[in-house]
Amino acid sequence: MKGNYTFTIIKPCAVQSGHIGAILGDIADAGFRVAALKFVRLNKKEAQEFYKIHEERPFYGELVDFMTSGPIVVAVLEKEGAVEGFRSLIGSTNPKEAAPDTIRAKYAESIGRNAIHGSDSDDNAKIEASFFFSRNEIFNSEGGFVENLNA
Ligand code: DAT
Ligand code: MG
Repeated sequence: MKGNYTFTIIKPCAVQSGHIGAILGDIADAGFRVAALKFVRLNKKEAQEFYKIHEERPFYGELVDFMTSGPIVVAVLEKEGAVEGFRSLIGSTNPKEAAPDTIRAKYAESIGRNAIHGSDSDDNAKIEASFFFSRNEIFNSEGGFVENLNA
């Protein structure tokens, strides 16, 4: 069964360009509920750990430098079929290939500085949300704690 939660990051470029409000507005307009939210800055070790899966890719160093270059907004979002729906909302990794009206088409500067992250599976949504949020920082629609994300 598909889970109802995904994890997102508004990346340093989009924060720096003043797009936090517009992007959160697009996310809300697409029917996602914010279950957790914070404004943070990653250090190098944290960024290396978060993107460990890309360790062998040629852009890994550039990616870590970029993701530590300024503050980011991290959030857990709820909607039916959240992971897939959110990947559609953000568009392709390369903004030149992203469909019109997607968040990356609107706010990304380049494939590296592409404005926003979205989890690619229910398992990764859970792992990534847990990287930034503790159990008492993720809320269900009644305001209670989410006990088991995407269980
Ligand atoms: P996505 O973020 O769409 O899931 P990904 O997981 O393949 O894409 O890559 C993670 C991030 O790494 C991506 O959002 C931006 C950066 N990246 C990917 N491919 C790149 C490339 N060819 N050059 C520079 N940065 C790249
Ligand atoms: Mg990815």
